[in-house]
Amino acid sequence: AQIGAELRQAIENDELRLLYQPIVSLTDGRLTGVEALIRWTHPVRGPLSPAEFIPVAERNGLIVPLGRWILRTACRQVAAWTSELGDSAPAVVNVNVSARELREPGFADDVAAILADTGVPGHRLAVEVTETTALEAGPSVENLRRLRGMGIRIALDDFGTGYSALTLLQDCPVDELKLDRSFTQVADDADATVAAAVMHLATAMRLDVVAEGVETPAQADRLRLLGYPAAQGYLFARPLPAVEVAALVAAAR
Ligand code: G
Ligand code: G
Ligand code: MN
Ligand code: NA
Repeated sequence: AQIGAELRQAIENDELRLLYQPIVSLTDGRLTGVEALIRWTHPVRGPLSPAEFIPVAERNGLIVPLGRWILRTACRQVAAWTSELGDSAPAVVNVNVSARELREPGFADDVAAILADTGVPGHRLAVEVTETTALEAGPSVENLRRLRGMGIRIALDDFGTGYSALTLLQDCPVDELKLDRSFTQVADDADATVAAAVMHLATAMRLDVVAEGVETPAQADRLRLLGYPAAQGYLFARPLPAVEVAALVAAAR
């Protein structure tokens, strides 16, 4: 309960910020996009992990205003990078969206308003949802369809760990699969069966695919051999403040 009340204050007191983890091409190392990841520095308790406070916010409903703040902040950042860096700015920002947010009937309207206010075109935003979230009938799938209608990309996060039937990929509006890091971080080629299967699936269904959690050059090599076009993980970059993303891009120009 405590953390819930404090989170309410945190938004007003400017204790939250977004970091951005680069997503890079496995062929030329260039930045193809970034994933926004929230951080909360509590004035007394210090840094708190989203793994602790996002579930609390989901339970008490605060994820709805918090999620709007996250989307607005990420879109403003895309606009700022674009003024600063032009065509070299990250092409897409991925934002994690909780099941609770996607279930709100007004979600797609709020996203449309954020895009309009910030002047960011829909194709520069991707929402990351889990398979389980995307599977929900009713307002969730309707919201996904409407987002897609605005040009926003839909990515299935932690792919391979959920309960998705393959029909999900047929029936749901999906653009991209994000291979869960448990399938990236395997010991050797023999363990890479799931990574290979997900790559085949993505190819057959004409979906984009990104491998998450790449920590070693051997993992990157294996994914490259399997045909993965892009990846993210500590090997390439940790989640970074926006200014560091800009510096990275400027240095690569
Ligand atoms: O950044 P980190 O790996 O500590 O994130 C831990 C968990 O919190 C992950 O499951 C991640 O998807 C989730 N998370 C991080 N940032 C956000 C966010 O902005 N919104 C939502 N809904 N979840 C987030
Ligand atoms: O659930 P989701 O995929 O959104 O979670 C992303 C989380 O993974 C973030 O908390 C981020 O900090 C973390 N992360 C990013 N890259 C790596 C990595 O290479 N290794 C590990 N262990 N975690 C990572
Ligand atoms: Mn994610
Ligand atoms: Na993930």
